[in-house]
Amino acid sequence: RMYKRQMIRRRDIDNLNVPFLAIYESLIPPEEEKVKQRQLLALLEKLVNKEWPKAQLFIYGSCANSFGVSKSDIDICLAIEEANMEKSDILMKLADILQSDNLQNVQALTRARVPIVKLMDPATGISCDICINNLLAVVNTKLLRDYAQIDARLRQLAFIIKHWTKSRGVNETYHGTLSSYAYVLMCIHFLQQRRPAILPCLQEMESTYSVNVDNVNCAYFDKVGRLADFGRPNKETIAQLVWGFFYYWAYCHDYANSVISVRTGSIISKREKDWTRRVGNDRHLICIEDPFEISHDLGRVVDKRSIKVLREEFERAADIMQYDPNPCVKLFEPY
Ligand code: 3AT
Ligand code: MG
Repeated sequence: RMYKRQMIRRRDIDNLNVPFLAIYESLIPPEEEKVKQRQLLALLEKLVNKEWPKAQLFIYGSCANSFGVSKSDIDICLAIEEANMEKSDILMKLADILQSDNLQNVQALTRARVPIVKLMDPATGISCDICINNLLAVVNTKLLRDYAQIDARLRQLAFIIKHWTKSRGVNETYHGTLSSYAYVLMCIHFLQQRRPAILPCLQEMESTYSVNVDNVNCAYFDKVGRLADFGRPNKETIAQLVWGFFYYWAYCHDYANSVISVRTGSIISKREKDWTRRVGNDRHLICIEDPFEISHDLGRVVDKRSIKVLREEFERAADIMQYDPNPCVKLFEPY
């Protein structure tokens, strides 16, 4: 089902810049929210350090990667060296410690795919999930945040795409669609492959940051302040990029053979990764390589049914961008 459709330039496309930017602005979390998040983190640190003085808490995910919309839950990672304790016991203990303070609904979910403690802070109304030693997520959070510093269009595009995924119900990994993390990587890839490129490939540049986490070397160029002009030669506007993004995933990506790879800044082949057939539950119907855990396909949650849903949604969105008189409304209509 690889058919190309000609992208006919819509002459009024740039009329959509103002409404798209207004949507973006409306999603940015206000400063008070950030302050409250930091307060909650400080409270949790105090409680955790009473029991484990050397343990550290890191915020990861959307509250730290700069792709968080207003009212997001916070994702926190507890970094702890407790050689003699099972992860599930650490979680139970953590739940116990937090229970005793003024927090609500503290629950240890020890059997989830990523085991966590969930809680709600009544003082700030913020919910958070705390996982143990998931340091790769802390590092991939930094990578995303660093990419966001290079060109403002990444954050704008990703907010609009995330808003679209949530309105259309395609941001639910338990229903076979993709995570926010996967969509942000799709946006980064898309901007890396524009000509001229809007984003560089940080992992192919001289590394100025390098850590080893769970036997993975995570290294890349993180002096992104020096790349502030990188995207300048490309003059595409946000409306053109939103359109281009949907068009790319609707009509240009080769689902049968290609893997998108932010790590290399390009497309690699499924054959090269040995992602050509189903192994267990990994069907590889849309392939998105994790930048650090390169054996992980973030598209592995997608199944025969949901790939159809996803591709139809990309086509619907591309067609709306091309023909609809009022794309900024139609695009985000609830499904
Ligand atoms: P929301 O605003 O909460 O939708 P988010 O950026 O917090 O977006 P997720 O909730 O999808 O994104 O994931 C939280 C973080 O966990 C993002 C990323 O640092 C990490 N993460 C998520 N899925 C994976 C994965 N499959 N592999 C590695 N890291 C992941
Ligand atoms: Mg999150």
